Amino acid sequence: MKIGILCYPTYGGSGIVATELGMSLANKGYEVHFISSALPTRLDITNPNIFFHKVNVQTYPLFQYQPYDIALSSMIYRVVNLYKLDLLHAHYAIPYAYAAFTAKQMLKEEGKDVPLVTTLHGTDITLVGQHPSYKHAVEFSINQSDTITSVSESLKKDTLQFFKITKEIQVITNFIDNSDFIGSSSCQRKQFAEEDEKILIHVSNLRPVKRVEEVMQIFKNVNAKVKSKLIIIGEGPDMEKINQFLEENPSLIGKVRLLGKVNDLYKVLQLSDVFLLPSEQESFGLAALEAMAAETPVISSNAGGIPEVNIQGETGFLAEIGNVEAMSNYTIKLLSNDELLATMKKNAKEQALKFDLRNILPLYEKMYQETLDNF
Ligand code: GMT
Repeated sequence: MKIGILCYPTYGGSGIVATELGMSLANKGYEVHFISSALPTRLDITNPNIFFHKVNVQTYPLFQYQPYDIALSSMIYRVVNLYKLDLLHAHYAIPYAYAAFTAKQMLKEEGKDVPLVTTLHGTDITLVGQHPSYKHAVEFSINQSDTITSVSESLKKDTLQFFKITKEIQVITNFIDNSDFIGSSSCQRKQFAEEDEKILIHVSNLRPVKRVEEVMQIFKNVNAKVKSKLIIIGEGPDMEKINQFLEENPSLIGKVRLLGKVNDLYKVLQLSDVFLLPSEQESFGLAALEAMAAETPVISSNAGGIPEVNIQGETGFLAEIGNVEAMSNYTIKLLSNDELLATMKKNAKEQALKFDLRNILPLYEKMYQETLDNF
């Protein structure tokens, strides 16, 4: 089967899921064509079954805004035609499902067509897709998809609540390749903390929904009771909030390490004791699952699909969104009890194994086959 994957190339969760899915399919012999504005961050382009097609936007002085979506739909049309793709898979409704629909219309003019699968990832439904500038186009392009999937039950519920969806939404959860998390970390704990200190970690794109100021406040509360360090991985607009917090709390400056974007994320996750995720919204929380695969329990909010991944009292603890005190107390409780910490590390890994690639990939393959059969 020849599959076209349309995704964001950057560090966002949807692009990571799309890339990992495409690479796993390529390893199983599928021919996978990535169509994106840049080479996806984790894509192994040396795999002979993987092709990359960069969307080029022509700049012209007349344009105040460059028409990316037109360039994208033209590229989708060209790749389907040239490589005779069997199926398109859009990750994130905006602009991918919309551009794929336009490409399909162009193909239909020539008596051709290709089925479209759209996977909803979260902010395309709960945040960006809600804006009046996009809402109707998002609803339209979701309904024009031949198959719709959602990464969690919670996101499916939100989609049905916010949009008039005329088709069944299948839940195929995000996944993790646990084989990437085998072996001990080549990073050394002592690079980040003293022997008697615990390590807290947060990984995100530092956007407002991640509530990074709460990560800082939780760390401050925990640090007052438990000797500890905080590692923050990622870049984004709220980096400024972190700097501001440190300016206001100079005693914490030497205790917080800002690592920016890190490629071998799991090596740092492996030496961490607890992952903080106080998000306001999270359709799934792939970052939490990655932490669990590295045997790191999670203290999180109960936003969106997080409770489907982080299980209260087993793999970590959850509190209401914004309840910094509860999240701080849970973290202190966990880090002050070595027996509890060891149990939760083990439980976190067991939970990550349930979401292993080997369990989820067959669901995608089955869905592709059914989409083709019903087309
Ligand atoms: O979290 C983000 O801002 C990035 C966003 C994305 O689309 O890249 O992440 C969403 O998709 C991920 C992969 O399916 C999910 O694990 C994240 O929970 C989801 N983020 C939100 O819903 C805020």
